[in-house]
Amino acid sequence: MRNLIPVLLSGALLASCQSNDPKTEREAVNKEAVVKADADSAGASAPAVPTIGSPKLLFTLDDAHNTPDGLALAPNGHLILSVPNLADNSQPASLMEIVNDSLQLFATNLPVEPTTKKAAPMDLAFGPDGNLYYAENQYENSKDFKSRLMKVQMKNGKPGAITTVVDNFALANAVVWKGNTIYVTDSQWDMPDNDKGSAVLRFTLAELNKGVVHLKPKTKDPHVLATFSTTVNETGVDNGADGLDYDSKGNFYTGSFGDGRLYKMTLKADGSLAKQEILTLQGKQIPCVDGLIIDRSTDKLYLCNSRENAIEVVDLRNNNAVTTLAQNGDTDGTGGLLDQPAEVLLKGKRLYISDFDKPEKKFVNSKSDAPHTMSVIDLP
Ligand SMILES: [Ca+2]
Ligand SMILES: [Ca+2]
Ligand SMILES: [Ca+2]
Repeated sequence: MRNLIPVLLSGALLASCQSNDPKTEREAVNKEAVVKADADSAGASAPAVPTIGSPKLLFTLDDAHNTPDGLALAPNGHLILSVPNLADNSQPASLMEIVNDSLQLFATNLPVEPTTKKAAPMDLAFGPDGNLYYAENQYENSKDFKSRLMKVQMKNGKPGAITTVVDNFALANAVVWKGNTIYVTDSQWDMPDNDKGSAVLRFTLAELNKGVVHLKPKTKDPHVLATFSTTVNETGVDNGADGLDYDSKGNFYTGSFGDGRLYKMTLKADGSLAKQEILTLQGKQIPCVDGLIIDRSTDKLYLCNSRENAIEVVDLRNNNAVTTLAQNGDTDGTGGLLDQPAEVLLKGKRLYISDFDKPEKKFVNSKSDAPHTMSVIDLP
């Protein structure tokens, strides 16, 4: 453990003047808004949070795997889970494999980014080439566009070499393949005139196979499909485009982590952007969107409302009516209660949920705590 201290110190510099608690110093590096969540969420001012639904515990992770995040369905029916360990990154990040209801290691020793000396896998997805691609969130470690898109070479269901295919993202977050194109959200794609920027970018498999793509930060790089601007609220969080998926008609949807807006992107036949709009929701309004997935057989969009510790369903075929599938108050995750959900994956009728458990200011979840958990909801 001792040999990790120099790395931790460098990562903690930004936060050191803003937090007394060494445990939250590392967390604080992740966001421009530094928080003392315990102080904000505790006490009489905390709003009452309804308890809705009954998420169940899938399994508990150990302290070496303290922050589960991205989920991908593998061709063999297993799930791959990314564990960036952002709540306590003294433990190295890894990829794990979910086989039925049990968990095993999938890939450890992920390649670290050369300057941050960290790996930070977020969302992931299998490509049409059978290989696994994951986005990185190095924003935790550096605000200087150090995040990457990585490729895990697959052979007989096992991971081989892991290489960089795109670099110079700020905070690469969600990924989805549609045909031979991968779409990636960057939650912090700032521009010279907008430090609240975010974007969806896209890359063809053919281009990725030619060599590493080097993005041009703070520009409308040719890979940028759409850009967004976060309206920062009382959470202080300016992260934008986060979860990403497409519906049965091929329209793309992303949601903003900082302000909860849901965006629909309609593409032209050549793949360029035809139209971008903010969805008008019926019923409940959603203040924060993390991971999301669309069931293309129903065009119901399942999303993680990280701030309110809830899973929401947006019915895209019914005027974007919102219903809350599950919600809990401030929990530690025991028994599968939601503990700040970050990512959802639907396999059959089972919704898998990663409990990220790494709060921001004004979030229902007030602290990162054991147990570290995955939840499931079996849909009717
Ligand atoms: Ca920003
Ligand atoms: Ca927990
Ligand atoms: Ca918690």
